[in-house]
Amino acid sequence: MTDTSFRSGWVAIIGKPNTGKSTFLNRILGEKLSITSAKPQTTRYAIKGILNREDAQIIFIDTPGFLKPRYEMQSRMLDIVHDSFKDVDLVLFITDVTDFPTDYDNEVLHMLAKSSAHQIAVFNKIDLNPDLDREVLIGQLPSRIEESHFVSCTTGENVDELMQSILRYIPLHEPYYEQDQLSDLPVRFFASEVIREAIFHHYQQEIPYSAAVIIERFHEYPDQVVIEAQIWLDRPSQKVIVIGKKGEGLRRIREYAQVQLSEFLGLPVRVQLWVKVVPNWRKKKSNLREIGF
Ligand SMILES: Nc1nc2c(ncn2[C@@H]2O[C@H](COP(=O)(O)OP(=O)(O)OP(=O)(O)O)[C@@H](O)[C@H]2O)c(=O)[nH]1
Ligand SMILES: [Mg+2]
Repeated sequence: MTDTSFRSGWVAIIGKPNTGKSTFLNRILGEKLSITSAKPQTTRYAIKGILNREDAQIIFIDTPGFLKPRYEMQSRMLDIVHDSFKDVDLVLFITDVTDFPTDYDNEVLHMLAKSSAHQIAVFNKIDLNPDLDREVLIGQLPSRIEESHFVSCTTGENVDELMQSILRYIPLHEPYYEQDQLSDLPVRFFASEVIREAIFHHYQQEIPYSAAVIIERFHEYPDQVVIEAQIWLDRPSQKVIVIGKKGEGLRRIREYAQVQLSEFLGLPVRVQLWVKVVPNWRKKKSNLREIGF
């Protein structure tokens, strides 16, 4: 007999860049699924993370931070945001408690006015400013936002309470996915994302935004995984910086990726990297297709 009290549904996580959307997803899944960094515009794709509980399965969609697109890749990222909230049960509007409302917050809220899904607001990073006047912040939200939560995704404060609220918006439904599944994205994709995260962590300014990662080979042996990847950059000068003196830069990326991926896959992982200059790849449709847009 099927369990008629089981809940399953879809939740989109939407907000301007750098508010902690991916950090939130990782915290509730208890796994590092979506890459994060202190720089805005880290997430480029819709990352689907599946939370499996005894009583429910919730599919969260982490999205790129909302910005006005300046080049082809950013308009693809914005399309991803628009698509993400079409058929969901709930939208989590996530913002940063220390920086609200900005123009981008208001643009996101304006965009969400078109959505018929339930919407709740999440003010993240309260650890940075625990004493602020919450009523003032809530007062700036449109009336269709049904409730507000003040959380810290790094300390975990109030995240359980938020989770309880989310569950109330999830309809009675059988699970959409297998109940041991964490995501619908292939492992190759996570390998490329972890390498991209290493680049976000190790380089300043424009390099992370000029970089794309293409997995060329992904070999699973019984005792280890071997991954060969290309890093695309816009300019030869960036290639010199990324490789570093005596290959030092590339070595750091490789080691970071190997540690993270070994943990994720539960097997030793060996990563080999090549750097290639592909001028203007962010503006070219054919290049964007190659990296999955
Ligand atoms: N102090 C504090 N920092 C946080 C909190 N949540 C996230 N951060 C930090 O904020 C930065 C951005 O976090 P991400 O999760 O990458 O943000 P995002 O919204 O996914 O960013 P984009 O993908 O660029 O849109 C990281 O340095 C996080 O460690 C929090 O509750 N408190
Ligand atoms: Mg993100």
